[in-house]
Amino acid sequence: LRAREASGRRIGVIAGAAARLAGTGGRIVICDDNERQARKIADELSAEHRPIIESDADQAHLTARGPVDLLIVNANARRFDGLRLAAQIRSDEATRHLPILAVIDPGERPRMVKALEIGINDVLPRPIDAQELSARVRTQIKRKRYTDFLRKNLDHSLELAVTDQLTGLHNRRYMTGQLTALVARAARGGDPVGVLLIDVDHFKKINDSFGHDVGDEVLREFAVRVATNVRAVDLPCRFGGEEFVVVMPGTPLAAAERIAERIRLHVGGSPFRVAGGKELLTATISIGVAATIGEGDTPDAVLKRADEALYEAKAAGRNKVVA
Ligand code: GH3
Ligand code: MG
Ligand code: MG
Ligand code: MG
Repeated sequence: LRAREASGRRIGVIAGAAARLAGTGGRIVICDDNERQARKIADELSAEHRPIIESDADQAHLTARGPVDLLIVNANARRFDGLRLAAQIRSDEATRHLPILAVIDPGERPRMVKALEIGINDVLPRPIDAQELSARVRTQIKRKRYTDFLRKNLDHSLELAVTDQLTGLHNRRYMTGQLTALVARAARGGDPVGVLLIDVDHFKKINDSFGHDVGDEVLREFAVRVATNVRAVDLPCRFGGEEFVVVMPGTPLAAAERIAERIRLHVGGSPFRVAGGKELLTATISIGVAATIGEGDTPDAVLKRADEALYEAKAAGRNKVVA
């Protein structure tokens, strides 16, 4: 008998390792104030999963905020309200997506309905059947893995939609949306908005002399220099090619001009180390500065004034700020 037990456990261990590799094994919090019952569920699951027993609802909630894949809660616990815990888990941003399996005493159909209304994913009636437990747990964990994957992809695509891939700055689309909202507020008497339009001087020459990849490196390093010279509330964006826009909330023209001058000096003041540190090259920029002028202003009009100022800066010999 002992030999059979031992080999059964061994198979359990191997199955557990395989499940972990396949990604169906999970970390499970079992919340039950009945130690014996909790232990029994944990034992059933431990070959494939990593169960953690919590006898207290508040403690279970805290643990569930960590890397946990499933909560199994006794809906008929004596010392806490299991359905209340489930409701708390659902309304907490940190645990909102955690699957919950409620274990329910026989003859508790009304409670089962309430459990499902609260957002419990599945119910398991007592007496617990080992195979049913295992199957329901596995289903919940697989589903969680999949929704986690979708959510991560969604976050990633949302980020892609607003980020410039070369520099990591905001992209033009994002900038336009933000600028539209800020200019509308300024036009209704809100805070002024400063806008810098920055263009790298003779960038074609950099590409022609050092190659397109080095040109890209310069743009990346340039983006870092701009981003580290503005406040956290400012929005540095790649407008396209080697043109950049910085949108600065609460910044009138004179202040915007000072910031532009600081950026110009910071970019042109020290050479860019490129091509794996082998080359040093100097790049300068020209900046057109504009700010909102109150009533009737539009984002296009502000950008147009910045563009006209930039044109003047170029015409005046480049490496200049014009407001
Ligand atoms: P200036 O602005 O001082 O008038 O001269 P410029 O040489 O910078 O003028 P222009 O705007 O005509 O040229 C910009 C060049 O930037 C042309 C284009 O090939 C290059 N460029 C645009 N986008 C990128 C990019 O993502 N990477 C690299 N390496 N080059 C780019
Ligand atoms: Mg250009
Ligand atoms: Mg140009
Ligand atoms: Mg240029």
